[in-house]
Amino acid sequence: MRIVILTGAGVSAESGLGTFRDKDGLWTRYDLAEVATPEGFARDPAKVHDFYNARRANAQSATHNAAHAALCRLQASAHDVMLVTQNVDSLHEQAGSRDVVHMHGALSGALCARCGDRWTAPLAMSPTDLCPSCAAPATRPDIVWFGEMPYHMDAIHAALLDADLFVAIGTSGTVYPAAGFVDIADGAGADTLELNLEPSEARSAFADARYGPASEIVPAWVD
Ligand code: BV8
Repeated sequence: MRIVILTGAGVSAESGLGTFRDKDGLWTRYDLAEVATPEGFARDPAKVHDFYNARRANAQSATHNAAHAALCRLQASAHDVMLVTQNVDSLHEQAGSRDVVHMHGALSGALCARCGDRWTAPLAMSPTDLCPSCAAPATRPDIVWFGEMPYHMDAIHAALLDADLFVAIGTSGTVYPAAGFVDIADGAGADTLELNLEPSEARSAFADARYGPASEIVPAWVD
């Protein structure tokens, strides 16, 4: 069976990484326009680096949970699985998953806004860091901000059109284009399943759903 999995912040919540839109979520404490847009970065790069430096430190001390481990087992099964994540942490990789499609980038990456070179981010980035290729002081986290094009969209789109099953796990279904994947897969004839703590905004688009903490419902579904 060809399966496309889309994960969101809910899959890492039990690893201690905060979600975005839940009570006490990141976007209730930070202004998204200031820290997660190219315009915000242009206005105050130090503030944006501080935001991502803190999240990078948090993510580095986090441990994957039973949901990440179950998805790794699914990838190792006979099924053909594309694992797409909106998360910028590396907990799927820490659990052993390979070829994870990071559509919103990764905290572990640095990107030169001038020449496009990419390299491994240091734990703390700063506006004075120079690009190792072109020496421009234009380094930024390799994160897809609002208003920017998410990565790997052609490959994801092709997999959705070819999928037998699309499963969204721990995502609120509010950020596009990821929120529209269920409609693409459904339109192409795939079965669709939502695994989440509670019904998401996109619940009505899914044929089936199971609710509870990801560390319980994902292993129960996989095994
Ligand atoms: C684009 C940065 C096209 C990384 C992120 C109006 C105005 C402006 C823009 C738009 C607009 N309308 C549409 C848009 C486009 C915009 C968008 O969708 N905006 C929304 C908010 C309206 N999208 C974009 O800009 C995207 N780009 O469209 O490009 C384009 C075309 C032409 C030219 C240029 C571009 C770019 C989107 C990427 C944004 N980057 N963040 C970072 O700092 O991390 S998005 C951010 O939201 C995160 O990446 C996150 O992954 C993503 C999705 O959130 P979720 O993962 O779903 O997290 P959330 O907190 O919302 O939900 C958690 C869920 O888990 C909940 O349902 C909860 O119940 C559940 N849960 C909690 N605990 C558990 C659990 N489930 C299970 N177990 C648990 N224990």
